[in-house]
Order: sequence, then structure tokens, then C-alpha cells
Amino acid sequence: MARLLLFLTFCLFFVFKVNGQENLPFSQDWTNPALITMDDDWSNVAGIIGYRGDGLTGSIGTDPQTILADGTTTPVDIIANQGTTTGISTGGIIELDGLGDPTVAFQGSGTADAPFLLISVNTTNFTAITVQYNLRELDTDNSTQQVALHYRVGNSGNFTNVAGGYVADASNGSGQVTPINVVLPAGAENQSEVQIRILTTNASGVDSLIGIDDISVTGTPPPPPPGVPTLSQWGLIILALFFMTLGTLYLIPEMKLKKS
Ligand SMILES: [Ca+2]
Ligand SMILES: [Ca+2]
Ligand SMILES: [Ca+2]
Ligand SMILES: [Ca+2]
Repeated sequence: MARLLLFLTFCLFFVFKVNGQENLPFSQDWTNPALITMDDDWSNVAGIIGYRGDGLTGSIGTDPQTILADGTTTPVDIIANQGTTTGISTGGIIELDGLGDPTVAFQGSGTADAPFLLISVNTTNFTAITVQYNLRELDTDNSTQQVALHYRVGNSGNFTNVAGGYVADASNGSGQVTPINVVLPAGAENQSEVQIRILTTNASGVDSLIGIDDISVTGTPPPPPPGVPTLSQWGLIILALFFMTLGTLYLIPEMKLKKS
């Protein structure tokens, strides 16, 4: 019976991992070049998938805060194992694992109308869900490169824009780094699945290549439930048990001696 329970627990754990919503705190800085080794393959990356966003907008320079449709039926995308930012102009999602500070980046284009990274986390029992990342301009194209932050509860339906995560232009032509640090609305708290989306749109002219690096999703963990001892209380309990055991070991032989 115990073995069966252990097996079922393992299966449940495995199912949750395959579903891909990661527990908090979650982070990704793209340091490991082996996470992505083949084009369009995200299977070794926990909790993140990149999409090309074809057709999510038909215009150039669309405000990404207004693109809230699902988008996960557009092509899953990653151009793997790039060593340099020079000459990258195809658009989509690109792994730049040969840089001194490796990152994954996106670049809008006539095909990649609204490329995005989708992050899935489990916020059960957590409050104040905080999303942080750095948008790193990696080339000198200096387009007007808008980036938006969206979230939704579950894995279907429209997203909600998070106004505090909007960047009107993430590029200045000389390596601009834009740090984002936003607390999601309370609706994202205590959910078995929350999806967070970082999305740019095809800008006028050649789009800047923007890294999405140092990603972190954290929250305030639940307080210990009432009645469950804290760590220091456990220490006192163990100490008390130790002395009780010592006392018993000493007293029982004493009592036996007195009787005899
Ligand atoms: Ca990095
Ligand atoms: Ca790689
Ligand atoms: Ca710019
Ligand atoms: Ca463009």
C-alpha cells in the first residue's frame, strides 16, 4: 500500500512537471547553453516557451498592450545556438548562448508580428506575485521597440495587460538595459497556473534585437499554519524529549534498585 502511494505521488509530481507550471520562486538567466540546442525545441526549458506571434497584428508599430489574444497557436519558435548578434534580422525568438552574458532575445519582423515569451508558474498559497526581468538591447538598430507585459489565470483565453510593465522603447541604439519590476494584480495570487507573457511588436524598419534576461517570478510565501511549531519551537520540543529520555533512563534503574 505504502509503495502504491509513493508511486502515485511520483506520477502526480511528474504530471505537474510535464504540464510545465513551475513553483515559486522561479528564475531563468539563460546561463546554461544546453537548455536549448535545436531550433524550435523548448522541451528542456522549465516553464518557458517562445512563440513567433504571426498575425497577432496586421499593422506596423502596434501598441503591444492592445494585443491580448491567446497567440499559442502561432509557431513555437527559437533560433538556437547563436554566437553573435551581428547579422540577425530574420525576426522571432533567438538563443544567444555565445555572448559573454548569454540570453534569449526577440525581434519583430514582417513574419514575427508579435513574438513573445510565455512563462507558466504555480502561485498556490503565494501573494504579491512579483515579475522581474531585464530587457537588453543587443544591437544598434534603434527602432521604436515597444514591449508589454501580460498575464492570465490558466492557459487559455485572453490575457490582461499589466500597465506597469509597458516599455515605449526598449532601445536607444547603444545597449540600453531596461529593468522591469512589477507586482501582478491580486487575481494572479493563489492560482495553480498563471501565465505571464512578455511581448514585442513589429516596429517600423529593422527591429531592435531585445534580450529578455534575468527573469524572476517570486511571491510572498504562506505563513506557517497555526498549530504547526516553528523551527525554534521544534528545537525546544527535541530538547525536552532528550531530557525526558535521559531522565527515564536514569530513573527506571534507580526505582528498580529501591524496590530490590
Ligand atoms: Ca543572462
Ligand atoms: Ca544553446
Ligand atoms: Ca529606439
Ligand atoms: Ca520591422
